Amino acid sequence: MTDTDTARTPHPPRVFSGIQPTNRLQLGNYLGAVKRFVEMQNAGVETIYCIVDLHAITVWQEPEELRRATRELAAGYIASGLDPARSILFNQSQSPAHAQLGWIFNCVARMGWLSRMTQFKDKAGRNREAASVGLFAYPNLMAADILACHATHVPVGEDQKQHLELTRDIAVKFNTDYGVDFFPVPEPVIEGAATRVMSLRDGTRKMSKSDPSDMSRINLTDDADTIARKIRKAKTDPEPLPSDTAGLEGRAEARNLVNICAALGDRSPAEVLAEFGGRPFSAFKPMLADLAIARLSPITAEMTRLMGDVAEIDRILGEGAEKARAIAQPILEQTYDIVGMIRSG
Ligand code: AQP
Repeated sequence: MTDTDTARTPHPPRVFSGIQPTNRLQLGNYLGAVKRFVEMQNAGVETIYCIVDLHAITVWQEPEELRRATRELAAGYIASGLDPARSILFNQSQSPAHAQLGWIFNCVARMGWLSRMTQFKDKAGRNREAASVGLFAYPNLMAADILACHATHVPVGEDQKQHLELTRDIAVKFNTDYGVDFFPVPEPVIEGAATRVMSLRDGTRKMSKSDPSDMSRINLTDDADTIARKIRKAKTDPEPLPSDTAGLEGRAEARNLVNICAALGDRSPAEVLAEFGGRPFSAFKPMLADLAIARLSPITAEMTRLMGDVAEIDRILGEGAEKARAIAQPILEQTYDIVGMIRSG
């Protein structure tokens, strides 16, 4: 976050982001999002992190599995370093103003804007007729999550950039249509070596929780042997590693492993290549596996411990929801006033 960013908006800096409780947290979610969430919390900014359960049901979720994944994601947040005393942690459905503001934004965003969203095209696939209306309108609810908190900064992976641009368009259109300066125009925070972690099986596809191949990703719940096996079997090419980042051009799988290594080790891809340039993958992969295990195993162990006390997780989420409602409800009420709704209560 730069001084210029905050100077552009009259709103005090406030960070918001969220993750869907679908399947299990994977390394891309961790490096592209959660690790940044923790850094921003530790930088002392006001931080609000959501488990976006309403987003999750835009595609079918078994109710019991949704509950499990929601608690596991809360455990993943906390095990990764988010502190419920310093960050607001809650699940989206428990702050109803988000969905209510989402409806207002359904009436602000244009069909043409949503039709251009590449994530909808990817997730709906060829059979768009069968996709839920929620999947199509997903970016409007995401805009509502962010703007219901008057968030100014949103840490996300590269894949969410287009949705963030849409959020900005919605904020600007709302402010312009109603002649107000009410919603901040939030800045995406997409930084670091791992803003787009790719599949371990195909360096041109994003690592994803819902990829049918478990070998394509590292889950935060994977044990050390599984992590080592997945890295050992990760797709590579026969060439040794190049000595600088220019040499990664056209080598998607090599670039991906170098970026993962850099992000896990808190250094730059250039520094990784300065050490490993000219070495074969047979030398690089065992080091990467050891690094991944060292960084992820404590998180996995803490997640397991936290999942042993579901009542405590629910208590933390309940407290977070109360704080989230206290922020979003007044913003929704002011929005209703601006739009012209009569308040009867
Ligand atoms: N591969 C990735 N590299 C970097 N960042 C990533 N993110 C997701 N995958 C990567 C970031 O994680 C945050 C939460 O994502 P989400 O769960 O809301 O949805 P998603 O982007 O669709 O993530 P997945 O893992 O691909 O989930 P499924 O398979 O359920 O759709 C976002 O900030 C995202 O950028």
